[in-house]
Parts: sequence; C-alpha cells; structure tokens
Amino acid sequence: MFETILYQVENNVAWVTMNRPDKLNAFTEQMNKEIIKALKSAGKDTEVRAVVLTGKGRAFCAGEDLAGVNEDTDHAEFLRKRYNPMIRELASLEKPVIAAVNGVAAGAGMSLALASDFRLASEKAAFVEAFIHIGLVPDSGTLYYLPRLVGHAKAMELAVFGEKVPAEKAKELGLVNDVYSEEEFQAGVKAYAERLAHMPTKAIGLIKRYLYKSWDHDLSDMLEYEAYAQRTAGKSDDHREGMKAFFDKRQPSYSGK
Ligand code: T3D
Repeated sequence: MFETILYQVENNVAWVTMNRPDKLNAFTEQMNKEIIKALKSAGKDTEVRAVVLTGKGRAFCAGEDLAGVNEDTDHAEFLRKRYNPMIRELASLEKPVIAAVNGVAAGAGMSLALASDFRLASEKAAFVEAFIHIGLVPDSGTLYYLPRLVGHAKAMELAVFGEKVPAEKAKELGLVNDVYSEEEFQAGVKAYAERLAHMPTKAIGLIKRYLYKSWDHDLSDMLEYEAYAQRTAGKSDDHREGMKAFFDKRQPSYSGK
C-alpha cells in the first residue's frame, strides 16, 4: 500500500514510520503524499485514537530530498502542492499526534515535528533549522509553530543560525516534551502513545481544535468556544463514563466516543 512509509495500527495507535533510511528519510513528493494518506486513514479509522510519526534508521527526517531541487524549482508551488497540505492535515487531525524523534530532524523534517502535538526525543535526536544553510527560509509551518513554542527571540536565533540543537537542549527550550535514553526510547514512546490512546479521544480532539483557535481569537471568543466545546464533550460517552467512574470510585474505561 505504501512505498516510502510504513503504516501499522496496534493497541489503538497508528504508527507512521518514514522509511527511506539510506536518505535520512528525506521527503520526496511520494512521501509527502503517503504521509497525507496515512493521516487521513488514521483520522477515519475509529480504532485509531493516537498517531505516532517516526523515522526508520538513524534519522527522523532530513527535510526535502535536495536531489530533487534545482534552479527550475518553483519553491512556492512546491510548498503549496506538497508540504502545506501535509501540515494542514496534521493540524486538522482531531486525534493526538506524537513526533517520536529518533534522530536528526532537519528542515521540513523539523517542521513536521513542530506541527505535531507532542514531541518525544531520543537522546540521539537533534533539531536543525537547516533552511538557512541553503539560503532558504523556514517553511512547512515552522514560522508559525517555532515562535509559539520557544518565543520570538529564540525562534529568530534558531532560524537564522541554523545550529544543531541536541535533544536535552531542545527540552530546555520547550521544543520537546520528554527525552529518553536510546534503550528506553521505543518503550517510552509506546507507553506515552497508548496512554493517550486510552484517554477521552473526543475531548482531546476538541482541546486541539480550540487551542489552535486561541492563537488568533480574543478572550470573549474563547469563552464562547469553550462553552460550545464543553457542550460537545458533555454529550460524549467518555464524559458519562468519567462521571460514573468518579462516583463508583474506580478508574474510568474510555471508549473514545
Ligand atoms: O522548494 C523547496 O526546496 C522548499 C522545500 C523545502 C523543504 C526543506 O526541507 S529545505 C531543507 C532541506 N534539508 C536540508 O537542507 C538538510 C540537509 N542535511 C543536513 O543538514 C545534514 O545532512 C543533517 C543535519 C540532516 C544530518 O547530518 P549528518 O552529519 O548526521 O549526516 P550527513 O553526513 O550530512 O548526511 C548523510 C548523507 O545523507 C549524506 O550523503 P552521503 O554523503 O552519505 O552520500 C547527505 O548528503 C545525505 N543527506 C542528508 N540530508 C539530505 C541528504 N540528501 C538529500 N537531501 C537531504 N535533505
């Protein structure tokens, strides 16, 4: 079904693994398309309640495969056709997405991680805003996400100097949620993803949707969005189960509905 990625669903988690390890999982047009297809499929599949994006081999993703870029490349069309739809798909997927950053994430590979809802890093991971080294500007959502994650001043520094940020430093900056030793990385990501996959999925989807809205809406709008979101969440089976479990003094068992 896929040639450049692997896709597997296990314990309510969809694992999307970029699979061009000999090219540090650099993007090709086909890989962009296959990631979009995988995200759409995870969105539609009611069994899937969390998504993990990761890379095969020593890298997470080295950004665009530069072998495909030349003087005739129309960079704007490149982004509109290939990268922007991928980032939009990720942002609009109302299920939690974890970037499991196993190795270097550079250029649009870093953008993909930034657009995810959670970033878990192996101690071997590093983040590079590589664009500047080839005279380009950060794209694929980085100019949106980066300042929101690390603040304007740090975003400017990372984007302009393009220095490699190791995992621990990335955690200090607020770029990643957690760092694991190489040995513990796989099990740590699995536990994190499965924990998310057994939480109230609808409520998580609503949290994601309205946190995005908060970035360009005022308090008054947000109070109204909260009321709307709470009505929706309040009608879910998971709310009913959470309430029942509270009064029964037991752990809730959420269905994601
Ligand atoms: O129109 C547009 O272009 C807009 C779209 C833009 C999207 C983008 O992502 S632009 C940014 C593209 N990415 C980069 O510029 C990153 C380039 N790569 C690097 O900076 C470094 O390779 C890394 C920091 C990712 C990793 O460094 P390191 O030291 O671990 O590995 P390396 O030795 O540099 O690379 C290993 C091999 O992978 C090497 O090939 P070789 O010498 O073994 O044959 C290297 O050329 C190749 N490689 C790494 N990144 C890419 C790549 N080949 C093609 N495309 C790459 N992006």
